[in-house]
Amino acid sequence: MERILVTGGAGFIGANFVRYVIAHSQASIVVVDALTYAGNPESLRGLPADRVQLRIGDITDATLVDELVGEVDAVVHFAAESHNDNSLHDPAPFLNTNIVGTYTLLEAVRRHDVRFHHISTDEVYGDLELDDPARFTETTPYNPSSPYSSTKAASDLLVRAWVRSFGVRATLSNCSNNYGPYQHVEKFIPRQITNILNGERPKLYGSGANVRDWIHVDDHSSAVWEILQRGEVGRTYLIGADGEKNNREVLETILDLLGEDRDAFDSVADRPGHDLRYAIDAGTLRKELGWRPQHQDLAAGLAQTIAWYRENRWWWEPSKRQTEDRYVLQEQAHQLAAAAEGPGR
Ligand code: NAD
Ligand code: TDX
Repeated sequence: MERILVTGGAGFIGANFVRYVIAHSQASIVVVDALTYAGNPESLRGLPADRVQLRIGDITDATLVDELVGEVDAVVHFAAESHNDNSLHDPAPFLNTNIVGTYTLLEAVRRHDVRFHHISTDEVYGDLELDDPARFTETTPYNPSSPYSSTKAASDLLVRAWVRSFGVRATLSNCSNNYGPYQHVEKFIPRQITNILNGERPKLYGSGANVRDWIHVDDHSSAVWEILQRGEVGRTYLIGADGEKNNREVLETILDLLGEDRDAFDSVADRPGHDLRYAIDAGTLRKELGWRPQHQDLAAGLAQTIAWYRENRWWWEPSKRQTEDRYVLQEQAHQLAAAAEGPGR
């Protein structure tokens, strides 16, 4: 593959993927990104200009998408509205980008017969009980909970339909929770790290018992790169690194690593409809493509991530205040809605 279009390449996982491909191949990359609040061109700083080009634009713009897809050998589709909390307050952009945007790309790869890889999430499967030994597999029925995860589920189904109905050469992957450098400060791990670095207390939703299956973003990138080259068209691959931890444990590790007391956090109102537990069985990817994660020590990965946020204040500081202000507004809206519903609901 010589030329790849990466949608959402100025976002967290997309930018890390671009860095991974530049370091591990000879391919050149065109990034298309609308630079929403979550996109940051600085995440691509330092990459060779002769191999990485940024086109600012929206994936729902059919004319632009057709032009860009016509110039590449493959598309890797990361662009999305990605934050559950935002989807609970304003679902409309999620429907537009995640569903209409994916549809727009599918029509273009269909016209140009271009290889397509769709990036999705384990959240399409809903959640598991805390004490259930089960993990998600490729055959787990879809059961999404939030506006975010339901739009991702819809996008997965569109991809499958375009494979079956129109012969589009697509693969899909559903990955667990990523962490690492360049992650927006709205997300759990960077929010807590940057709060502590700013002298503010971390915020834990509810009891903190909810479990997420953490994977380092570089392991996600290596898995996607394998699937893009050796995956079977039409197939779905689950990506995970056996990294289950509850939120409280993760927060305590961050507090330890930053030299704070383990109870130096605020327990705040729980997320409505908060999924209890995600867990991925990545056995197929390991067996069929021989993929292995390289960063399974979560404490070591968190230490590396903390060091990155310490050293790169310039990258996250401009979005920190605005993000925390948005959380305050969301909390107020939540309280007003609860009051309007009244007692007994
Ligand atoms: P992110 O929010 O950090 O980045 C999303 C990027 O998409 C941003 O750069 C944004 O500007 C861009 N974008 C949004 N709407 C656009 C539009 N209409 N047109 C063009 N660009 C647009 O998200 P992320 O965490 O990097 O997630 C990337 C992908 O991976 C998403 O598809 C998400 O569903 C999936 N995923 C994320 C995780 C995770 O833990 N973060 C886990 C599994 C899957
Ligand atoms: O301040 C917080 N406190 C807190 O306790 C925040 C922001 C989150 N949480 C909890 C909620 C979740 O149980 O931490 C956990 C992780 O939260 P997020 O970082 O918002 O991630 P999550 O909702 O699990 O979804 C993530 O993983 C799957 C990504 O945002 C999705 O894009 C991906 O599909």
